[in-house]
Amino acid sequence: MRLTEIPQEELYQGSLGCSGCGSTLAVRLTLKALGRRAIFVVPAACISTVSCYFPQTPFRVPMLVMAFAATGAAISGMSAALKRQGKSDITVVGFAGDGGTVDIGLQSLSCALEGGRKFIYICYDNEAYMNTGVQRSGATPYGATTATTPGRHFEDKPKKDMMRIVAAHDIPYAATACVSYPQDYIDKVQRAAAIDGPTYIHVLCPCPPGWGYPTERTIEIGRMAVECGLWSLTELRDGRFVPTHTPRRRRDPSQYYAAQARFREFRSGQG
Ligand SMILES: Cc1ncc(C[n+]2csc(CCOP(=O)(O)OP(=O)(O)O)c2C)c(N)n1
Ligand code: SF4
Repeated sequence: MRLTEIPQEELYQGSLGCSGCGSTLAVRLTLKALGRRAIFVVPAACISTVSCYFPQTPFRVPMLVMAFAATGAAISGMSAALKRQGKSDITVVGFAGDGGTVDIGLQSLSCALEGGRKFIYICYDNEAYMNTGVQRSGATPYGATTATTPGRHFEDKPKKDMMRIVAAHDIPYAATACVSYPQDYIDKVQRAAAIDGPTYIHVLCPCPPGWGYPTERTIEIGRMAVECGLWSLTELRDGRFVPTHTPRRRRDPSQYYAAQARFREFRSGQG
């Protein structure tokens, strides 16, 4: 589906997410790509919090809030139940934050990937536990200050290489993406939905309050991450990650660090 053809209809509308939230944009794009025949499972995270204000919700498709560690188990079981009912046209989507994926939900995800059921697991990566006040996760990048890596005690390890963990499960489809590249992301969601087996997409979602930049710069910041070589858009093909987009211009990573308050101490340490 070309960007010019995406449906006008909003299936996620009226969220309480912050202005400029990359993660809520990822939900909207996912639903534009999948349409109404989708079910979302969301664990404890920003997306469940900003989507649950009973009796309303921004979701126009069924959505289940799951315990923090159990997204993989829920989507695997739900997929099995739908198959049993003969409902093969419904896409089950697990939509979990980086904390809920690379840390606390990892064993459940691993079991689901191994189990072979049909689903899309999407990790929306805002690079910290944002909902509870920006604590570091395994996906927090080197140099980032968070509530648990404060000030000059910034994160001293690189992001966990989640894609190598996922690839080790030998699943039929896995990809990395970024909300700043909507065509690339929509293509990947639709490719994953067409596969009769477990699929995984890891989408980078800039977060204005957690990363420390003005709300209107979300798309630009995501593009900078790719143009600076700090994030890449790839697909797993025959056991290897192949780029799906090569930036026309390369930027110095110092520009990316300078644009975000979370790298302030890291920058000053660099002199
Ligand atoms: C077992 C358990 N531990 C802790 C929490 C509290 N909690 C709710 S959301 C959240 C942060 C989630 O972080 P992440 O998965 O990265 O998603 P984000 O909030 O960044 O969207 C935490 C720690 C919880 N709900 N359940
Ligand atoms: S804290 Fe970040 S991820 Fe959470 S709703 Fe706000 S912008 Fe989105």
